Order: sequence, then structure tokens, then C-alpha cells
Amino acid sequence: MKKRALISVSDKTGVVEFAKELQDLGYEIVSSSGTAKVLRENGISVIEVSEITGFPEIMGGRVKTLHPKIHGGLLAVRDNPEYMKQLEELGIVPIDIVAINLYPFEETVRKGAELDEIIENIDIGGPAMVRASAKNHKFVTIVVDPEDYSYVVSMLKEKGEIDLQTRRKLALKAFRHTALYDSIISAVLNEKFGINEKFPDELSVPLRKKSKLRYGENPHQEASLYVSPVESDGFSVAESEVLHGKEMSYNNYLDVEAAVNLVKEFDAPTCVIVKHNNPCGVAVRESQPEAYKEALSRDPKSAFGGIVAFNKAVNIETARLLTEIFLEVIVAPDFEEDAFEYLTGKKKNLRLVKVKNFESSSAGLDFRRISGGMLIQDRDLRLYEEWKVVTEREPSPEEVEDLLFAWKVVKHVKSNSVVIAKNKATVGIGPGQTSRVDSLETAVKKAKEFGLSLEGAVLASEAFFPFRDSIDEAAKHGIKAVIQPGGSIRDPEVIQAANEHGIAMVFTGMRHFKH
Ligand code: 93A
Repeated sequence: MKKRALISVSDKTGVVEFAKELQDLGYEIVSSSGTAKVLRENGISVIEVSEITGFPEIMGGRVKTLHPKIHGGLLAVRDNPEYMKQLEELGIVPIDIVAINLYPFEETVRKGAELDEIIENIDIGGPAMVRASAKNHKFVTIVVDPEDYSYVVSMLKEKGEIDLQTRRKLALKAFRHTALYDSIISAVLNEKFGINEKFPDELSVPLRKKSKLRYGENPHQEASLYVSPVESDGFSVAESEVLHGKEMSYNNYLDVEAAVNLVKEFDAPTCVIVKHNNPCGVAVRESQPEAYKEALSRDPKSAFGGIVAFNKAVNIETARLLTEIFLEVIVAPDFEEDAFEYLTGKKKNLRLVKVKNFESSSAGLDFRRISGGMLIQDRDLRLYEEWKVVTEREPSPEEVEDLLFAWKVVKHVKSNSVVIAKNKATVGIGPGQTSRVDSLETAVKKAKEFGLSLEGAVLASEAFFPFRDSIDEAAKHGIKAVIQPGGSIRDPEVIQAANEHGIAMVFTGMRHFKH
């Protein structure tokens, strides 16, 4: 009996060549109507599915291959004589090779189609055939990716068959393909129906590999970058364009994420410099080069090899300054043409990264892997619940501006975190200490190291002060205003300390732990 190949594809890329090769190798080609038409037009003889089923395609193609004559052929267990006898009696012919790709659901969503059209593009018969063939991989080769046509053909030419290990690999790929397809449908409809269920009982998160990374956090760890096909029209660091320079590393992506999320908090020209996921200098100024100069001056030692983020397109004046020290990445909504020319001319390796849809807000959830599971939460997108002055002294208008600035920064620093700021620039940042007063000490130490005055500065703490010690310490250095969530049982003691020192204090009612 002649070997049979079933081909039913929406994406017709490479299908004509593939079918021709199979025909030359002695396969009989079976196809659904659209595929059959293309193949015939290219001189390939095809048996239409409807000829086999004796049933026309109905309801505009909603039902075309869903038939025992097809599915019996896909699921035929060649080494079971009883089953094979059944098939023979019913005139069902086994199918050996199957090439399918599904209705373009994602593309239909992306082009902004109406819900009816989106739903019509949910493939039913395709996945059924893909899954049947993958289940029966012991006898059937299932190809879901046009990229695989050529090596399937070469293996057939070389060995006369597809070996079992290859059939298994292709089956895994096929199951992953239908699983991804369904997870995308579910995610898209969740949004389109306005149901927006965030924490369903079962969760499948669609992700598609974008690139293999050179290595992970360390050279002995393997790593890859995956992107979300359903978040593709929003703010995306994963889909940033690396316009120039060395390949982005795993740590570069993490630092870019940290830097960009912080710089997005501001409207006026702002520069954020990040090292190991924490900011080491942040400044808001009227002009971008000023913002960069100020941010850099806050901790030039840490900034070496840092990630620099801007909230406006990088201009030529800033570009000139950026080539003065070694930096890993410059990330921005864009680069002005002359700035881009200048930077690429001066620095071969410097990564220039354009974030996708910088202006859109971050969507989706925050995922953290733990052994055996995953922690999922809302992103920390809000700033404060209230703005309540709790001290006798009200902060001055300048202090209010600095408090708000420091509060935005401290939200993006690893806990425990303290940020000291003045004139809308950081003066000292104390990240990731195990006690709050240690964070304060780190921030003070940084300020002193770079000759920055703490007199008249403000202080932000991402969580409440458990004791008055930090306030007493801050007062010693001339800190004049403090912002913190409040909520400690010792708040009265902390407020009293502030009053004693003439410090103004604001409670935000919102904590920003960052682990
Ligand atoms: O509408 S369906 O869900 N019903 C079916 O019975 C069916 N059979 C194949 N979609 C179905 N297909 C899909 O049609 C395939 O997965 C493929 O994407 C497409 C190929 O159709 P045509 O050959 O007519 O272009």
C-alpha cells in the first residue's frame, strides 16, 4: 500500500516544496480544500479530505477533517491486528506523515479583528489531528513547524523513514504547540470577555522563546529569554530592541527592567543609574544631560559598568557625556539620530536598548519561582494610599517635591531601603540591608564618600520605622523631612522623635517592600 501524508496548513510557507518531495518519495498526499487547491495549482496530485470522508466540508470549514476516516487513519495502531482488521473493513487507510499548522489566532487578534472573527479563528480540527498524530507517534510523524520540513525530507531520503527518537521529539513539539495555542486563546478571551480573572485555579502562561542567552546569572547557568505573545502590544522589556552593542546578558535584562521601571515614574527629564538591580544615582532635571551629570555625581564609583536609563529619547549632548566612562547598557524610549551615530561611532560594545512601548503601563502579573511552585502577585504599580503629615511641622513646598521624588525612588530599591534626597536627586541610597538603621547608615556613608551635604535633605523609608533610632540618627545629619508608610505600633514614639528634632514627616499608608 502507498504511504500517506496528510497536509492541512493555514501558513502555506514551504508547503509546496515539502509536498513535492513527499510525492517524489512515493507518498500519496491528502489535503483539506484550501491546501489541496494550492498544491494542485503547483502540479501536485492531491486527494481531498472530502473524497475520503464522502462528506463535504460544512459550515464554512468549521467541520472538514473531523471524521473517523481521517482520525482512524491518524490513530491506526499498526501492530494491533485486530484494530487493523477493523480499519480495513471500514476502508480506513493509515496515515504516516502529518503536516499541520493551525488557524492564525494570534495574528487575527494582533490585526485588531472583531470578536466574531477572532473566535472563528480558533482551530478545532487542526489541534485534534495534531494531538491524534502526536499520541500515535509510534507510527506517525507530526510536523507543526514549516522549519522542520527540510530535515524531515532529508531523513526520509537518507533512511527511508523517520526514526523513533525524531518522531518522539516532533510529538513533544506538537503537544507544546497545541498547549501554547490554547493558553493564548484562554488569555486573550479572558481579556476580550472582560473577565480578567487573575488567579484562576489552573494557570497556563503562554511564553515563546525569543533567544538563547550566553548564560544565566553566572557563566555555569544556562539561560534563555522568553516573551509573552499576549502582552506584545504593551510595555515590554523582553521585546526591547537592542539597537547596538554586545548581546544582552541575563543580568542586563534584569537591570534594564529595574532601571526602566524606576525612570518611568517621572515625567520631567530623568536619569537612573542601576547596578546589580539597585539604583545608585537618580536625578530629575530640566535637561537630560544635567539629569545624567547629577545622577552620575551621586555615586560615580558604583556607576562604573552600570545601566543608565532615561525617560526621553537620548540627545547628542547627553551622548557626548555618556562615552566618558565605561557603561554596560543605555536604555531609553529612543535615541535621536545624531546621538545614536555618536554613541555607535565611539563605543563598539555599548548596548543601546530601545524599550518597546515605553509609554504604556506595565501589564500582567509578577511571577517569582520557588522550588516546586511559583508565587504570583500583582505588580507594585501604585505609589501611595494617602499623603498625611503627622508632625507639628508641615514640609515646605521644596521638601514636598523631594519627599515625593525620594518615595518614587525608594519603591524601586531592594528592602530594607532608605533613600536620602535633595533637589530631586538622590544623595545617598541604602539598599538591601537586614536592618533599617543599617540602610540609613549605608545611605549616609555614600553621601559622605562623595562629598554630598545631608543638611536640609529628606529621607524615604519603604516600610515603617520599628523604633525611633533611625529618626534620631537622621536628625544628627541634618535631615529635615521624612516619608514612610507608618503603621508601626511605635508610630507615636517615631512621630515624637520627629517633633523633637523639628523634622516634618509624611505617612503614605502604603508599603513598598521589594525582595
Ligand atoms: O475549522 S476547523 O476547526 N475544522 C476542521 O475540521 C479542520 N480541519 C483542518 N479547522 C480545521 N482545519 C484547519 O484548517 C487546519 O488546522 C489548517 O490550519 C486549516 C487548513 O485549511 P485549508 O487547507 O482549507 O486551507
